[in-house]
Amino acid sequence: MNAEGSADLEQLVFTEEPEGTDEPRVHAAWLPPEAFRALGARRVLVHGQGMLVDTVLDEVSRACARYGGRVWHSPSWDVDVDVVLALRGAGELPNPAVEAARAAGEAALVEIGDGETLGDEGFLLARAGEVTVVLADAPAGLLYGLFHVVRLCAAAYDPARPPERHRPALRRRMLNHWDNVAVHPVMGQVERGYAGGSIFWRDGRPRGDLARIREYGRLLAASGVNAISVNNVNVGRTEALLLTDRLGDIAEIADVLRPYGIRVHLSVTFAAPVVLGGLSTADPMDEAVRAWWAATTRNVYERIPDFGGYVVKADSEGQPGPFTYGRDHADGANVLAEALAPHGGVVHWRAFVYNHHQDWRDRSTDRARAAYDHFTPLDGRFRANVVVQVKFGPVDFQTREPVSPVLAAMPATRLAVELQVTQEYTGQQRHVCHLGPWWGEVLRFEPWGPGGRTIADVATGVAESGGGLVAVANTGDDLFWTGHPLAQANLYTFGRLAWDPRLDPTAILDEWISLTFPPSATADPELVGRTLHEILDDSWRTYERYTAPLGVGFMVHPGDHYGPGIDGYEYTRWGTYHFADRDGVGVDRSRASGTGFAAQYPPYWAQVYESPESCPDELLLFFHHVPYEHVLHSGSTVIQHIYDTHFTGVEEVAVMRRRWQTLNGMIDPAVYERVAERLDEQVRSATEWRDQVNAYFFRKSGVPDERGRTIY
Ligand code: GCW
Repeated sequence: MNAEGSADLEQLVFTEEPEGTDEPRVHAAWLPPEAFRALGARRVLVHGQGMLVDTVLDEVSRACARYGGRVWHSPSWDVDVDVVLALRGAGELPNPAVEAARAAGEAALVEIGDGETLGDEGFLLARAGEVTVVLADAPAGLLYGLFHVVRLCAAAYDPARPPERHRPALRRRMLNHWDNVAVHPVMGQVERGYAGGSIFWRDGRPRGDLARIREYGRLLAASGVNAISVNNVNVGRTEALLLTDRLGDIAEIADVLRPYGIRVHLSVTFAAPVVLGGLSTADPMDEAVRAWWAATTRNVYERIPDFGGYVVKADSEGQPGPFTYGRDHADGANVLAEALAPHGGVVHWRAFVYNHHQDWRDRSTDRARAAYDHFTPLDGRFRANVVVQVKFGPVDFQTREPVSPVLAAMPATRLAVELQVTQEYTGQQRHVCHLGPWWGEVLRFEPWGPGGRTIADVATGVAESGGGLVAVANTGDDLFWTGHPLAQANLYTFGRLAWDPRLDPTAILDEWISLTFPPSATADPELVGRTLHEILDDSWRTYERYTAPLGVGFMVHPGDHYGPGIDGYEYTRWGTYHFADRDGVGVDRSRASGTGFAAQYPPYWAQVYESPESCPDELLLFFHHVPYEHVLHSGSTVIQHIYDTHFTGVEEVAVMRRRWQTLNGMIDPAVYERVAERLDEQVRSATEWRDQVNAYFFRKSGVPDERGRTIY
């Protein structure tokens, strides 16, 4: 080994910590320095060239500087190593041990991978004698391989570890930020944002904290996310300009995120040809409109060669769209797709289209039906680079709703499943509500019936033809990124599920816990790990218990959507009702006597949902209006179920708080305090939910709680 030479090189590849800014240091989330200890204490060789290889080198160098390891970049002399991270195409090194490790990796790949390549983002991890080797075909694969090694911690160096090949199941793993550039008078800087301001924008301008954006990119890459849109789908005047005059602001963000393999997308307004181009129409069939989109898009790519594409909310909640010109959504999406196609970009066209000016007296209109009614007739008409982005449920990110039937009804269209990491309806990052188990249920759902393809399969598609997974981000300029420190788990879980929607959300939760609260940095790792797991794992079901019952949804306070508002939307234009009266509650969506929504499913589920007898309890009130005395499969009546779950839910939150208190003094005091404070609020809010929901149904039904508990 050439000690002197390597010392020089180490110097060369060490980078400084990001320059200090005036902002307070932010929480390290799932990449605390401690998570890099096992790697940073070793001798690591990185081999290959490229921007993302430099990122790998930078990560490894920082870890080694901290924990006493060493790092070499494609050295031209022999060195002893513990870890090799190499591009397969990078030339031979004058190092027999390293070459032997690479050869062992290649042999393992042939054995487990049928000789397949690793692709743009995949990697192989294998043990070769004393060496852990990561091979990738492309720099992004090496970066994901590095983060995998970090996640595995000591297990990455287990001599008995069999080789593993990893490739993302989904090509696009995307976060949508609903961040406004200019502060919106009602929605603020971030629409439905519960983590402070935006990390991208402040008061009409770019925020300018590029170090923070870089740090964000790093966290996202370590979870698996590779695409991000940086402005709200509700596009205001200022935001519209990002496509043209203010493109430089987007290019700057793209430059910062590129080294982490993240492509930037932009939400655009369908009216852009009018509001930006000065044309008299945005009609997608108009030649001048098509030419405008083509020229504007060409310009975007000149500035940002790896630009991802557009995200569009059209003809929805007041946003402009093709309906104005008597055109449909395929016409609308295709004109943008045509402009993006020569550059390899995609349009994410949202299916969240419904009438938000409904008359509550009109029982024939059903918001749940809307996306299916608008979009399924268009199946097969979208260009190949259109992804129709479908909210996971037919209504709106509720705590419980059935899976959207649109996802089973457009076989000739690329479909993306849209989740909401920001907790608009699930406690707004004031409540602990770990959404992994909920998303897991959605992704495992088999819309064609037991044994058939799943929603994960739809998002994946055949030969990568699926549209992927998208989620509305929950991050902001908050010290902990997500307001509630434990809400970081939702973001992490989303990224991991987007990498592989078949992963077990419980295992992902434990992965997040041990990265974020590294056992080696905790006095009682067993207690900390177990307690966090107990608090988070079932917290979505707890939240469900003390809020709207049995899938009926939308009993939230109007406008801000926080806290109970049982009749808050009952007589409004938004199409979200529960129809409670003195005899019963729920929405009849059967084919026989209701809105017919149940019939939008393939036969198996259409039949299951059609009757209250076969409908699963948790969705009963979504599909049926039933008497309070209706007996559930659980054996309880609907009214007693409401009382019981609401009392239980609050008790469970009290237990959560007690469990958290056992961690006092064991973990970072800032995290402890922030969570403790939010748990107090959760107990208060859950109690309010319980009492209002119970009082409401007691007063409507007149049926007392059979256990005689206090109902007001
Ligand atoms: O859930 C609703 C929100 C709106 C949001 C809309 C959407 C961006 O209340 O704030 O608007 O969904 O998904 O477009």
